[in-house]
Amino acid sequence: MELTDEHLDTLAGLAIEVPSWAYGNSGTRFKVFATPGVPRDPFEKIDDAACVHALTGLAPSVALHIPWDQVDDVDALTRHAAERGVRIGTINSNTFQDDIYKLGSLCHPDAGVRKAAVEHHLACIDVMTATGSSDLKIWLADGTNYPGQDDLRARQDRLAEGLATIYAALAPHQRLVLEYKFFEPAFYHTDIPDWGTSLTHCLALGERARVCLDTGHHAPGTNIEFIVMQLLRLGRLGSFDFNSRFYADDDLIVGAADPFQLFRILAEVVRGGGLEADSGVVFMLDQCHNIEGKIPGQIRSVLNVVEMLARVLCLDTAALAEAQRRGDVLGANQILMDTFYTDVRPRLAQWRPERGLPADPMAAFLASGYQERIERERVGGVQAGWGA
Ligand code: LRH
Ligand code: MN
Repeated sequence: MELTDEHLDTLAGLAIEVPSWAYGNSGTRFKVFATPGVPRDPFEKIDDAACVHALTGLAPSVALHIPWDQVDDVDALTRHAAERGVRIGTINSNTFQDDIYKLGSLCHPDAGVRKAAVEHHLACIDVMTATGSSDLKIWLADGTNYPGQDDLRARQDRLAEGLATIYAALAPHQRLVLEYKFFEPAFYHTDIPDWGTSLTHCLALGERARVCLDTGHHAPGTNIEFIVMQLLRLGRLGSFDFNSRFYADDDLIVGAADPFQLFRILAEVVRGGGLEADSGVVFMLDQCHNIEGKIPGQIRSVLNVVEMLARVLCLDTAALAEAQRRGDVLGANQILMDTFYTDVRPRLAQWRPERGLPADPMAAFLASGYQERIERERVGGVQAGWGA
C-alpha cells in the first residue's frame, strides 16, 4: 500500500521531543569527547533543538534535565524557546549524580537522603510550573551491587512512600512518568527494573502516573513491542525514550541498531491508539551522540522515526487481520514484511517542500553553515555535558 495524503496528515501531527542533553558532550566511562560548537548553556541547547525542528517540522519540544538545565530565570528560558518556535517539554529529575545518592535516593536506607530526593523532585515540579510542562519524568539509578546489601522489600516500600509524596505535589494538569531500566549503574538489582514494577507503582499512585519505556532498558531478547501493546491496552504508556542499542544501554540513534524492531514497536503504537491526540503518549528521544555530530544525529533520529512510522501507516490492516483470522501464518507475516520493505522516503522528500520544509533536512543542515557558525561563536565558557 502506498503512502496516502491521509497518512501524511497523520504524520504531520507527530511531535517528537528532543533531549537537551543530546546537544551536549557525552560519552562512556572511558572517554567523553569534546566537540567544537557544543552549547555552553540551556539557551544554546534550545537554539540547536530549534534548528532541528526548523528543518524537520516534527520536533516542536525539548526535554530538560535538572540540574543540567537549571537556570536562574526559567521564564527567560521559556520565552527563549517560544521565540525560536519550540516549547519546553518533559522535565527530567536527576538523583543519580550527587554523592549522597551512592546507596540510592528514594530507596535509600537513610530518611534524610530520601527527604533530599523528594525535595529535588518538588523543585523539578516548580520548574514544570514555570515552563508550563506537563510531565515529570523520574528515572532512578537506585539499586544494589551485592546480594544482602539492602532489603529489597523495604526499598520498595520507601520508594512507594516517596513517589506518593511527589505525586501529591503535582498540579491537576501535571503527570508523573516513571522510567524503568533492568541494570546500570546498579549491577545486582535495580529498584525499578522492569515495566511491571513501574506499572505497579503507577497503579498505586493514580491516573496521572504512567510508565516511561526507554527502548534501551530491556534485557536482550525482550519483546518490547509486546510491552508497548500491554501498556497501551492498560492506558498506562506515558512516554517513550527512543534510542537503539546492540548490547546494553548504548543510547544510539533510534532505529540505527535494529530498524525492524522500531517498525514492530511503532506498529503496536498505531494499533494501540498511541498516535491518537488523546493517547497522552510522548515520543521523546533519549540519546547520546558520543562520536557523531550532535545536530545531524538528532536530525537523523527524527527522520528515522518519521520514516518508520510512515511505513507502518502503509500497513494494510484489513488484509492483515483477515490473514490472522484464517490462521495464515506466512501470509500474515508476509503482509507485515512487505510493508517494512516499502520505501517511503521518495514520497516524504516530495511532502516536505509541500509543507515549506527542505526535501532533505540533513543536506539542508550541512549546507546551512549553522555548524560552522556555532563553532565560530561558541568559543570560551564551559561546554555542556553530563557533569559526571
Ligand atoms: C537513564 C536514562 C534516563 C535519563 C538519562 C539521561 O539511562 O535513560 O532517561 O535520565 O538516561
Ligand atoms: Mn531514558
